[in-house]
Amino acid sequence: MKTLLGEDPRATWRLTFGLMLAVVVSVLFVIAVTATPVRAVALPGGSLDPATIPKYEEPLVIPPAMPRTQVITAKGKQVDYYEIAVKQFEQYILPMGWSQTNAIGPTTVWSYGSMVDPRPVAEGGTLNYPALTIEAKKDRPVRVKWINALVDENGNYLPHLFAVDQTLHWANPAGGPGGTDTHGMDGMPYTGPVPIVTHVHGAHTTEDSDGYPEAWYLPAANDIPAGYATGGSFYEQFKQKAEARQGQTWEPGSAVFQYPNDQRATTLWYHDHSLGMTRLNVYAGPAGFYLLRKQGDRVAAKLPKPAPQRGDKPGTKYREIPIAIQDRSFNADGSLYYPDNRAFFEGLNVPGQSPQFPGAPELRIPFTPDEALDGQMSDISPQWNPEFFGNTMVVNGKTWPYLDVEQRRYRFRLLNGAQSRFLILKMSNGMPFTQIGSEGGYLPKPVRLRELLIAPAERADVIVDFSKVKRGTRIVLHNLGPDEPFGGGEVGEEFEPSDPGTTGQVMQFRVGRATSPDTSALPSKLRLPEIKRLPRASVVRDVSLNELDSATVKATEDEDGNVVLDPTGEPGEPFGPQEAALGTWMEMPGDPMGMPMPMMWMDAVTENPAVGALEAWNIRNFTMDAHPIHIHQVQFQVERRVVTDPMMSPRGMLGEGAVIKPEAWESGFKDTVIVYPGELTRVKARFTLAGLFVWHCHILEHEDNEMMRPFRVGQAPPASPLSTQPL
Ligand SMILES: [Cu+2]
Repeated sequence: MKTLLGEDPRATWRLTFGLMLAVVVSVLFVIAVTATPVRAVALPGGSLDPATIPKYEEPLVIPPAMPRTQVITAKGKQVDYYEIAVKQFEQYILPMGWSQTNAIGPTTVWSYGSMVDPRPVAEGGTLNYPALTIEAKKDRPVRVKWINALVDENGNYLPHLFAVDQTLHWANPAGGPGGTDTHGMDGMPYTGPVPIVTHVHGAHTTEDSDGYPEAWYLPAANDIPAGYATGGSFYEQFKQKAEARQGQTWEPGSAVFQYPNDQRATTLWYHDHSLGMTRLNVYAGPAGFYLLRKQGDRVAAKLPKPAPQRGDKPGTKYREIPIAIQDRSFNADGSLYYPDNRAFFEGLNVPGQSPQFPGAPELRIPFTPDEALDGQMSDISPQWNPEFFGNTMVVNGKTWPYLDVEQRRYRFRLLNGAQSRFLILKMSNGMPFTQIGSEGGYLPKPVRLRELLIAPAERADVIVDFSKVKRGTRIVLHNLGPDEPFGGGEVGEEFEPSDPGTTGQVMQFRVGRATSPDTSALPSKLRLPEIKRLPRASVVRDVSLNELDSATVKATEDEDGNVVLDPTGEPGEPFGPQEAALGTWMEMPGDPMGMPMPMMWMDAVTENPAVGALEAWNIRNFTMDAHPIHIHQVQFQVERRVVTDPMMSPRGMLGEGAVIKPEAWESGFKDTVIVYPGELTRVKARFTLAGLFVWHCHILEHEDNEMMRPFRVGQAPPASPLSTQPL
């Protein structure tokens, strides 16, 4: 925690967060006295206590390669064509044997499966959480018909698994044609058909194939309610554009996206991106790896392999393994838990409902659309939580799995697929990782690390050498990242590590004898391709990261500790955070901090690079937390960080204006970068594709509530819904 706590406008947030921890500690203390003597202080979540889930009972699932539907020829080029559907199904995420012994069912999840065989993997099909890996080759396009198949066996729509907050600026199908992608005015969760749109994270592709958040579509269900829009504001426009170019019709409930793969070979991933509900759609499961490989890659030839490929024989031993790390919470019946009320985040109870924190006071403030101060409507959303931290670790769709490894080298493609959680990974025996790649492919040099910091959506391509580890050794992959928002700094100094009994552990490696010689190169001896620094940018933009408190809800505590609306507005504190926001920034004479200008999703486009422009963006953080910032379309270079506010920066001791070089593992290309509080992070990229894209925070809860902005490359076409807006 920062020392500035009391001076920050977010003090109410922090104080209530502190209260939440205090409540949790006291609750667990009571249990500790009456039950087991020593137990972990796990995060609050659903009714399933994470400390009761046995660890390292089941092997890591290595997602096979996604089957192609066919190879087609388009414009004289061979194209790998896939038909992939998002479906609802059941899968054992918790250990299966333990679940069955304890009468805990499998977990209902969503994921992507190939239409070649859309049954779950457990039944011999291709539907799995996480999804099977799309194997792509450089310069060979991949085309995917992404199908929204969230329907039941009768073809009727399936509602969401979680409470969809309709008061955010979200997809809002009930708004009807022309009224979608707006704030809803219903304080109850949405129970209608679910919007879906898939984004391949880090892909260089055109606007119509990028998964623009307002280009979502509903399933082609039998019972879409009258008056609902079946697609978002941009669905029809992008459909026409893509159909004209690709010559393939977008059938109802689907979209056909094409990826040229004309970028460096790397680790990409795909997930949902629907406006204002990405956090919930992704939490339900749909995500998978998209690995782009270059033929004749001389480095890859020296790396541990193989990775799963189409047509592998059963029992193939893999030494290149993608590993997606996520956090989740569960209910006692095995279902996924995600909070359905704002009080959860505050560690408080909901008036009139059975307590979620026994003994804690209640959150008794008005929520949108109810009235707050002076007849104004409350601007606090009823279900949205500003962040979410699950209390179990789920790796490739299993809680705390193990992996049998031989005494040899392995290549792991690590992905932080969590909602809000920053990971700091460390092996229990202290052995190093050699990082060779990031989001945009190989680093210029291998980087040896004992701790691996990975923000949500970042990837790390690493080599781990088990060849000198004694047979029979069991190594735990620990997580030292905090169970709360990350602000940088050192573990044990600026923040406490996550709970060692639960979220402090990720998975286990069990080292056995090598069954064949290891022909991979020593990671320290790898020669990686040189990376030229990008030349001087033609445009430098200043943009800002902001957090906003309520404008209409001032809160105070009553004598029982309940958080209530202050009827007079004095001396209550603005309740917060209300939302997070990206924005622009203005230089202020005499004030080195300058002035951030928060902008909303609906505000006119302010970032408008010319086609082909090389731009530098100074991303300035005015919040207390670090945010992983992702810019679509591009892979950027991190140029530097600068301390702008020494009181907030984790490197404030260096003084205002101190310049910090990018970390060694940030010296390649990236699509997501950590922007620390009190600092400016400068990235540089070339924008080559005209059209409408987004940049956003990849804390999914932030992204869903205004921490995302559109940007446009080139001029708006006359038919664009945004074309009337000034730039
Ligand atoms: Cu954020």
